[in-house]
Amino acid sequence: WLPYDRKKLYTNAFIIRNGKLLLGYKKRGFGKGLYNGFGGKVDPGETPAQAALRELKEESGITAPLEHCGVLFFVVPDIDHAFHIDIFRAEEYDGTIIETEEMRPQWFALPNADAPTQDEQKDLQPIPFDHMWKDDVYWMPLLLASRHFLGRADFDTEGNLKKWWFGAVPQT
Ligand code: 6OG
Repeated sequence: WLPYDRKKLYTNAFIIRNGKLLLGYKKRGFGKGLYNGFGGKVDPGETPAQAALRELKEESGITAPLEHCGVLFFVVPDIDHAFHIDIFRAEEYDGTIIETEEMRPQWFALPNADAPTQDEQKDLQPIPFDHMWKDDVYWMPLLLASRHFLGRADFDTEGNLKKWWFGAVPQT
């Protein structure tokens, strides 16, 4: 099969605030045991932006003014569809962050955060790339630099990256 013929739409949302990045430790399902943004499948009749807000609320308890910032395309062996993931970001949020059945939220320190935020960063661990999907280390710098980006990653059966490409959309 050709990956572009059978794809499913997913979302992933990241909160970046005061020199910190909010991730969730996935407690069940696909990607269990890994840290990721908050997200999931786009339901029929829903836009990706609506799904992103719904999933963020379901998995972390908060709402946020999410902005679309990237599109990622993943091909995983033994899964008969490709993942098309719309990535969203926000620098503010409303509500109280809670642990849910699916995710345990945790703040991480951003690299090279500005001096005024250092107090906030105290005691926070760096972004746990060793416990994230292997593609994340390549596009996370683009997300953190507020760029718009696109990419594709093909995995092998062990979850290693076989081939990949990620790039920023040129800024005008
Ligand atoms: P649910 O199973 O919760 O949706 N996702 C990926 N994220 C990254 N960074 N890399 C991948 O490489 C991914 N594959 C899927 C999309 C799954 C969630 O996991 C994300 C969704 O937010 C293969 O419904």
